[in-house]
Amino acid sequence: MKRLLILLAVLALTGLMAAAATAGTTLTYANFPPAKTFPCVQMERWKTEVEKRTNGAVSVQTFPGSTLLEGKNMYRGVMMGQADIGCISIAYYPGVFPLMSAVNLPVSFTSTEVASLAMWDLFQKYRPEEFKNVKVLTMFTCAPSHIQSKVAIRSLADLSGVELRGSGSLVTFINDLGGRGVGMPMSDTPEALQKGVVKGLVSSFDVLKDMNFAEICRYETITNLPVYPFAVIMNKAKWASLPDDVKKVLDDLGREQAQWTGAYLDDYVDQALAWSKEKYQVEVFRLSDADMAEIASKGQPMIDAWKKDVAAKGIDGDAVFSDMIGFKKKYEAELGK
Ligand code: 3IO
Repeated sequence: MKRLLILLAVLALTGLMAAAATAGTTLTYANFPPAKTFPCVQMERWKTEVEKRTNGAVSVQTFPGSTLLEGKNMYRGVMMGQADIGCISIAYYPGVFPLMSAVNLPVSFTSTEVASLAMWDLFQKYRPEEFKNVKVLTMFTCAPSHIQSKVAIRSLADLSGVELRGSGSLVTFINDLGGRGVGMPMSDTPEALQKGVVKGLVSSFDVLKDMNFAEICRYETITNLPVYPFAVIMNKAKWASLPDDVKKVLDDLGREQAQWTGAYLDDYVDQALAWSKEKYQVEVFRLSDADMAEIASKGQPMIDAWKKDVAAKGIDGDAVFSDMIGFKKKYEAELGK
């Protein structure tokens, strides 16, 4: 009911603003996590740049925190035109984006900037079918993911039977390591932690601060698990309606925005962990070499399973995978990250 009222208020406001505007276009941009989180920080940066670069011909109205669309109905909502633009976490859509899910595989990305640029290049090279219903504006990833939990996970043995929230390949990974993976979007995680449905989560360390998980998850275990890939998508008809000069501004911003977001998050995860130590005295555990080797040994079977799965969909997994590794190495060398 509250959400409906907010939506109605927002719609009324949108109508007023549209009526007041004598020229130009307003684009609505929906996002699922809270305003402080990095997908929303990059959204505000994109809004600022677009408004500046189009000299105000385009204004962007942002809707963080699932006020317009939620994590799991974002893709459909953008296709249907409920929002012009939306940010999706690809891991929330199993089987829908098979090619770009390569970025969620365990390939030991250590930098978000590298992962985000590699993702962008992979998308540009393959222009996969799976995105044919929308216009892709940018792509990026979160940072490598780690266990954040209410119970201390000092070794993989401690993980046995522990329910952890994840999404996409991370659910499989948690299960493979002896834990219990529970799939859900980031936005549902605070309640699941509160209720004890899960004892922790696997994600990047920015959320310790931005979702305040450091308060409830006092134990952090460095696992260097995969990054989660994101895509910012636009309604196709809305895209088609834009003038060419505006289209050019948005297209020119695609790669730059991927890099900006990656660089922002690389810095931010360190700050968020430092903040969590200071404010909540969180403890950080490093696993033994044997446990890290055990984690590494789970990677190849997951990669093989992905290749087999995408082959059934007509995708050359070997080629996609080796291109991704190539882009990763290229950017690691270029950026020294
Ligand atoms: C994420 C998702 C939303 C807000 C902040 C975030 N930091 C890392 C992630 C990745 C993730 O766990 C997810 O669900 O996409």
